[in-house]
Amino acid sequence: MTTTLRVAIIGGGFMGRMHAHAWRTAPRFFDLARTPEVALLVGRDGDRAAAAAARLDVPESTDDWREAIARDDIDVVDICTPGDTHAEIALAALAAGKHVLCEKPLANSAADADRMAAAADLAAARGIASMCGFSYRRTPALSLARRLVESGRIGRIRHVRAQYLQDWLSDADAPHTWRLDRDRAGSGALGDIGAHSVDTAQWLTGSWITEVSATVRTFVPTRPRLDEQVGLGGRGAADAPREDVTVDDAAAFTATFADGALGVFEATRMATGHRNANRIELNGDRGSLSFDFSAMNELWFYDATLPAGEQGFRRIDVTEPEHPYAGAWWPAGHGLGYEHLFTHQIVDFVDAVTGGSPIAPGFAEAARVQRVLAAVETSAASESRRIPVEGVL
Ligand code: SOE
Repeated sequence: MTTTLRVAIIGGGFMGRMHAHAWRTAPRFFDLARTPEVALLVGRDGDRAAAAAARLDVPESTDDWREAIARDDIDVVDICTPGDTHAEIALAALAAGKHVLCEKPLANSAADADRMAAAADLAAARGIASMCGFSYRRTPALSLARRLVESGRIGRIRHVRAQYLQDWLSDADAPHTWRLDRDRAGSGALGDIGAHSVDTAQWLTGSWITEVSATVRTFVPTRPRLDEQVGLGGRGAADAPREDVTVDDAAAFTATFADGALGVFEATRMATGHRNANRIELNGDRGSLSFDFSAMNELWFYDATLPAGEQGFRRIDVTEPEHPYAGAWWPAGHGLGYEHLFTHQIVDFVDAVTGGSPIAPGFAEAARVQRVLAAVETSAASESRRIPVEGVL
């Protein structure tokens, strides 16, 4: 008999629904020390929150997140709102003794992220856990990659090559959303998806990024307003009023890691044809690893220690019971999808809450990602970083 862990989800959009599904699914496939129960769904619009709650089978809903903090019967506050509200909600929740799971990026500024990390540190001393939702860490293939790096199978890492490519903003008439508003989202492709690459790269290599040199670009400066938000992509009416895009459409940067590795990063939501290609490749002096979320059940491994004539990239199908997380699901070879990352995240979060494995990534680690994002923006804004090529125009 396990005790329950009562959860309030703040935000009823794409991520709120995904988390609701994950909280429900986790105990059905994994043994958890406490059984999660989503008790409350919070949304900015009360009617929509009620409709989402009914659909997701959550017994109660409200339009006021402070209710979740004030209630004694809520153990966990799960923040799935745009970044501008993360700090305020997380700080209030931690002060009230709630465990906190917060979507990425942790905040809209490094200063807010640092305040959240400091509060999380204090709360940890009282047994309160806080985690940032960098869900891709919970991809079995990337977890396996981390194991291989940790056990030295690719040796000393020299190159990190990370691209996160999406295309839902390729159409210049794709509608405006909160993700294109700096005040709400903090930054554009950089914080939304580049943050995943930065987290994955630092986690896989076990090394921090210490320096960056960056360029960012906004290709489409205004977009049609849609009154009803439709998820990612779509098309606004040609005659709809247009709103300013105040974030980057794409970001590219080089990075130096503390252990000397050289990183090249690219994040864009305008790479036509790439729906969700979250890719990373590591080259070490004993081998390489390569991953693309478009084929998320595969990891490519090159072992440079094999005899000449036997070398070559080989595909590992990460669907065997020996692989991270995979054994809890289907028979070998049957494969997993995007939603499973979120279920694994809940499994690890509950484990950390109940005193199992240490929380990862905690707010302090997520705040380091935020500092990289801030450095990228500072570098991109700095004219002195741009050296014109002589004699070409
Ligand atoms: C939109 O770009 C988005 O939903 C991101 O916000 C998520 O973090 C990513 O996993 C999928 O794409």
